[in-house]
Amino acid sequence: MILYGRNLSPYARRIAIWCALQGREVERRMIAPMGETWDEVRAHNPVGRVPILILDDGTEMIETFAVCDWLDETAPEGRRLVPATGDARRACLQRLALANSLSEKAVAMVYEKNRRPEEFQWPAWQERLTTQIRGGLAGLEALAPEAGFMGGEAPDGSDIAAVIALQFVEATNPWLIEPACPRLAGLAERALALPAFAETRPEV
Ligand SMILES: N[C@@H](CCC(=O)N[C@@H](CS)C(=O)NCC(=O)O)C(=O)O
Repeated sequence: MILYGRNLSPYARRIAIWCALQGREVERRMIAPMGETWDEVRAHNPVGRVPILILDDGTEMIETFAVCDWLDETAPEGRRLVPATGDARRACLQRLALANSLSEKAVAMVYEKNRRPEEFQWPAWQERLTTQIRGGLAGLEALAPEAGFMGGEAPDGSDIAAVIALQFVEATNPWLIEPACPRLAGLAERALALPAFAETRPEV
């Protein structure tokens, strides 16, 4: 399989870690959906976004939730990262949704603050994003366990998304992490002991 998208993309990184934890081999194309590489992205996704996962039979997949759903459906025995049914599935997906929402807002902040020319910036919108991002961090902080992972002894899909969201904010706008999130930071530290997380640290 071939995965388009850099580790700085919280979505591409989620798929990369998901695959690694399931023991899947993935070739990476670390390209950004802009500049010189945008045409290449658009050749595989008409909307011009990453991540894109190209399966071994040539099938092209987009949208992180849809890709991870397929990865779980076809996972080797015992390697699902979201429980298949019931309350455990709903709870895991809700934690994942919170972490995903946080990532969406953190990505929006990058476009607003780090990319948009200063004269076109809109302080009130950035304040709104700040409130949303800090709300998401606080929500995950409340869920993060003191030991182990939200998924138990090993990380599940929601742990992947939570750690990525925190590290994306750390890499792009660390001033947003106020107040500190010690439990979430501890979760991320435990995750970073695993190669799947350590080898995909975002490059800025
Ligand atoms: N909902 C999409 C979001 C993907 C996304 O926003 N990717 C960003 C990179 S982190 C992107 O391609 N941005 C370019 C754009 O939207 O124009 C998913 O989950 O896959």
